[in-house]
Amino acid sequence: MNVLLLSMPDSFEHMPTVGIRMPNGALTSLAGNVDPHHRIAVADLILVQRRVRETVERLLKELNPDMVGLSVMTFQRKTAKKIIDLVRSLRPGIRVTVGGYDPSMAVDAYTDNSAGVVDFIVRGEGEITFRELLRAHESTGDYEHIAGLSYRKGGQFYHNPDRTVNRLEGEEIGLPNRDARVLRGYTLLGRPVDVIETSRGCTFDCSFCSIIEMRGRNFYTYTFDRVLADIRDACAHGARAIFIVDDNITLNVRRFEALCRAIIEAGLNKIDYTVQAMTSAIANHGDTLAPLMRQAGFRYVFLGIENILENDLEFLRASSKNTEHQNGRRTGNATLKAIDHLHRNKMYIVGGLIVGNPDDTRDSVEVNLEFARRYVDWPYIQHPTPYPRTPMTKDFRDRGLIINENLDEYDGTTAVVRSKYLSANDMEFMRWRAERWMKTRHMPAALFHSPQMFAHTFRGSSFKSFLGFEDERLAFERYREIRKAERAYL
Ligand code: B12
Ligand code: SF4
Repeated sequence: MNVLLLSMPDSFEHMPTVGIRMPNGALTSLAGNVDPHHRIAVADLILVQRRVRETVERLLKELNPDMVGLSVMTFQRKTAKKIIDLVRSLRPGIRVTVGGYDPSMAVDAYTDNSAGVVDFIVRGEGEITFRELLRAHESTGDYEHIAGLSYRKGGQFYHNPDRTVNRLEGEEIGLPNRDARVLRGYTLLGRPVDVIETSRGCTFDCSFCSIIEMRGRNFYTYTFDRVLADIRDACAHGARAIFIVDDNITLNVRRFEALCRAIIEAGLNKIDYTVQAMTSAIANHGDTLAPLMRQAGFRYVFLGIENILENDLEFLRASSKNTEHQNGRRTGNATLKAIDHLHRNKMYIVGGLIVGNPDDTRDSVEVNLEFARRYVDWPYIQHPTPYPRTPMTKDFRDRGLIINENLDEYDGTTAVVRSKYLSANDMEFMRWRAERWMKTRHMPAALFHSPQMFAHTFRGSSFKSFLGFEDERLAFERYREIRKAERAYL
C-alpha cells in the first residue's frame, strides 16, 4: 500500500518556525514499524507552513496514497479537518486514519465528523496498531481484533478495547524510518535537528498533562544499544542537534547518568542535546548528573518549573516533582538549586512556567514573571490550557472559568481561562509584555542564528510603542490579530 503520513503545520509562540522546525517523532516511528512492502512517506507540514495546500496536493499526485494518516494535537484539530476535507475532495476513495493526543483523548470529535470524516482512529501508542491496521486493510478487512483501534463500518463507529502500553523490551518496536521523510529543512536555531526517544511514560500525575489519560502511570525504557543506534541514524541523516522527546527521562536518574556515560563513550557527545527535566531530579542529584549531562553534550534543558508558588503547584499537582530533599527530608522548592546546577555546568535553561491558575492575582502572576526574568535563559511561559480529559480541565470547567472554546487557540500562549481575580486578556497581556523582552535579553545566540526571530518576537510592536508613545495594549491587540491570521494555514 502507499501511505502518506502528515503532521500538522500549526506552531505556537515559543516555537516560531523562522528559527525552530522540529520533526514529529511519532510519524517516523510508525513508518519504521509497518511491513516492509508498504511505500510510506512522512511529511511534516511545519516545514511548509505557508504552502500547505499546494504541498498536500502535490504529494497526493506524486505518491498516490491509498491511505493518509494525520498526527493531531488539540490546537491543530481545525487544521486537521481542513486537510482531511482537502484530501477527500481530491481523492474521495482514500482511507483516512488519525492518531496522536487529540484523536486519542477526544475520540467523539472524530466519530461525529466534526473534525472531518475519518475511517480509523488509532488510540494511544500507534506502532503495532497501525501495522495491524494496514495488514487487515489489505487482507480480510476485519478490524475487530485490533486493540487500540476505532473504525467505521456501515456508517457506524466501533471501538475496540484499549491496547496495553508496550514495555519497549526486545525489538517489537523497531527504529524510526527517517528515509520516509519527503520534506526538508528541520532546524533548531540554525542547526539541523532531529528527535529521538529513550523512554516513554511518567509516574507523576500533573493535572495539566495528558500523559496519564493517554497511557496510565508507567515508565518503560529502550535499551542503550537501541538509543545509540537511533542517535547514530539521526546523525547519518544530518542532525547536529537532537531533542529527546521522552515524557520524563529524569524519573530514573541513575539510568540517565548511565545514558550520559554511554553517549560519551560512543563519541556521540559532539551533538547538542535538548531534554525535558524535573527540577527535583536535577536539584537532588545535580552534583553527579549535571556534569555528566554537560559532558554528554546537553545544552538546553527544558525545566518543568510550572510555578514558584506553593498554592499554584498544589493546584497543578506538581509539588512533589518540584521538591528538594536533603538526607531524605523535604527542604523546599527545588527550582533554584536545579537552575544553579545547570548554570554552573554551562547549560541553558528553557523555563517552563504556567501562569493564570484559578486563584492567581496580578501579584502572583508578576512574581512568576519576575522569577523568569531573573533566572531562566529562554522563557516558555504558558497559560493553563484545558486539554481533553485532563484533571485540570474538569477543575476549570467546574469553576466556570473557561472563557474560550475555540480549540485552535488552545496553543498554550493564548489565555483561554480566567482566574477568579484576573481576566484572561489581562493575564495574556502581562505574559506577552514581559516575555518578549526576556527573549531578547537572554538569548543573543538565538537572535544571531535567526535574526527573523527578533521580528517575530516583536510583531505587533511599532516605533511608537517601543519609545513609549503608544499604549502597549494597542501593540498587544495588533499582535493578537496577526496571530489569528497566522492560524489560517489553509
Ligand atoms: C516532545 C514534546 C514536544 C516537543 C515536540 C517535538 C516534536 N516535534 O515532536 C515540543 C517541546 C516542541 C512540544 C511543543 C508543544 N507541545 Co508537546 N509534547 C511533547 C511530549 C513530551 C512528547 C511527544 C512525543 O514526541 N512522544 C513520542 C511519540 C513517539 O509519541 P506520541 O507523540 O504520543 O505518538 C504516538 C501515538 O500518539 C500515536 N500517534 C501519534 N500520531 C499518530 C498519527 C497516526 C496516523 C497514528 C496511526 C498514530 C499516531 O503513535 C505514536 C507512536 O506510538 C508530549 C507528552 C508529554 N508527556 O508532555 C507533549 C504534548 C504532546 N505536547 C503538547 C502540547 C500542547 C504542545 C504545545 C502546544 C505547547 C504546550 N502547550 O506544551 C507545543 C506545540 C508544538 C508546535 N507544533 O508548535 C500536549 C498535547 C495535548 C493535546 N491534547 O493536544 C502534550 C501531550 C503535553 C501535554 N500538555 O499534556 N512538545
Ligand atoms: S512530570 Fe511531566 S510528563 Fe509527568 S505528569 Fe508531570 S508534566 Fe506530565
